[in-house]
Amino acid sequence: AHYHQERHFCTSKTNSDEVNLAKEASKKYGSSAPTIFSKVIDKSIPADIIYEDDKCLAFRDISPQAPVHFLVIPRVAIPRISEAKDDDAELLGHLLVVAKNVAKKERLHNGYRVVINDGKHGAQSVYHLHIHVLGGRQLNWPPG
Ligand code: TR5
Repeated sequence: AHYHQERHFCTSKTNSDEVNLAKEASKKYGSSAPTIFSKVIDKSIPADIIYEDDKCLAFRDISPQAPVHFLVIPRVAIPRISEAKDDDAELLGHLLVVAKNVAKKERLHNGYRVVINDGKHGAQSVYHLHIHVLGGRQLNWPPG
């Protein structure tokens, strides 16, 4: 169970590595099982946490794809956005509000991107819902 999680410590991944990793994760993990982010939440592994409250935390991505790249995750382990319940609306809204507040604190005045990867085609590799916030450089569109 630690295989794909440990691989994330590799810092020189190519984009296709990332997609392969996501494919493996979707096969092995489907949608339950605790992930490395549970350990970030319980602080049994170190992370650069830049914001936390009773519902969520924000921490810097270990493999940043832009000068500023952080993740916002709920404390409750929703595996992926497609498995969120309609009742999660308030929590999901809160995560977005935190994302924009932390972006402001990170001085991303020229804009930034907010991304949620879902499942295999979305290249999700950690099955604990997370919002990516990327900024500090000109981003391109469309994504790969
Ligand atoms: O591909 P998705 O959308 O699932 O994004 C997962 C993100 O988690 C990637 O951008 C990884 O770089 C990031 N990640 C993975 C680990 C990790 C992390 N960010 C911070 N701290 C991390 N630790 C301690 N361990 C990871 N395996």
